[in-house]
Amino acid sequence: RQGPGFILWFTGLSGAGKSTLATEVLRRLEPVQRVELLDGDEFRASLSRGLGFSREDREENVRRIGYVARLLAKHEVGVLTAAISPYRSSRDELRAQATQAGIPFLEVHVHASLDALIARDVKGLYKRALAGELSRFTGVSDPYEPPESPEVVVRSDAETVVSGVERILETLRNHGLL
Ligand code: GGZ
Repeated sequence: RQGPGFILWFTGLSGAGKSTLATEVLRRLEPVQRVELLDGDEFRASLSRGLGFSREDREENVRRIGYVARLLAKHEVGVLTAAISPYRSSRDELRAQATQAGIPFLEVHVHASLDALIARDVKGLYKRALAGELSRFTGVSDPYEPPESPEVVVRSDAETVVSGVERILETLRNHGLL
C-alpha cells in the first residue's frame, strides 16, 4: 500500500529525542509507505555543510531541509524531518509552502525540560554550553520558540518512546495519512 505524501516536522531542543522518535516512526511506516528521514545532523554534513548556528544559518538549513522535504512529499513519500528548527517564522513559512502545494504538514513538538536535558546530556553539549565553551547553544545561550499549535506534543521527559510513537501514528491516522 502506498499512501499520500506528507511532511512530519519534528522540532525541539538538542537531545530532546527528535531523531529517536523519528527513526522509530520511520521503522513503523516502512512496511506500508515509502518514507524518508531528513536529519539536521546529516544535512549539516552534506547539503548544509559549512553552515553554522547564527539565526541566518539555522534558517537557511531549515529552508533547505524543507525544500527537499517538499520535493519528496510531492512524489508520495512520507517525509520525517528532525532538526531543532528553533524559529517559529521559519516553520510557519514551511507549513504555508507545503499547504500551498497540497502537502499535509504536521508539526511534532518534542519537549523536555531543560533540567531533564541537562541531566541526560548524552553528548555532553549542555555541559559545554553551560560552561561557556559553546556559544549560541539552543536553550542555553540561543533562543527556541516552541510551536503554538503543533499537531502533536511529545513530553519526552515524561513519556516513553513507545507512547510518543503511538500518538504520532494515531495523529497520522486521524489525518487520513495512514
Ligand atoms: C544547537 C548544536 C549547536 C548549537 C552543535 N546549538 O543533539 P545534536 O547536537 O546531535 O543535534 C544538534 C545539532 C543541531 O543541528 P540542527 O540542524 O538540528 O539545528 S538547526 O535546526 O537549528 O539548524 C547538536 C549540534 O547540532 N549542535 N552546536 N550551538 N545545536
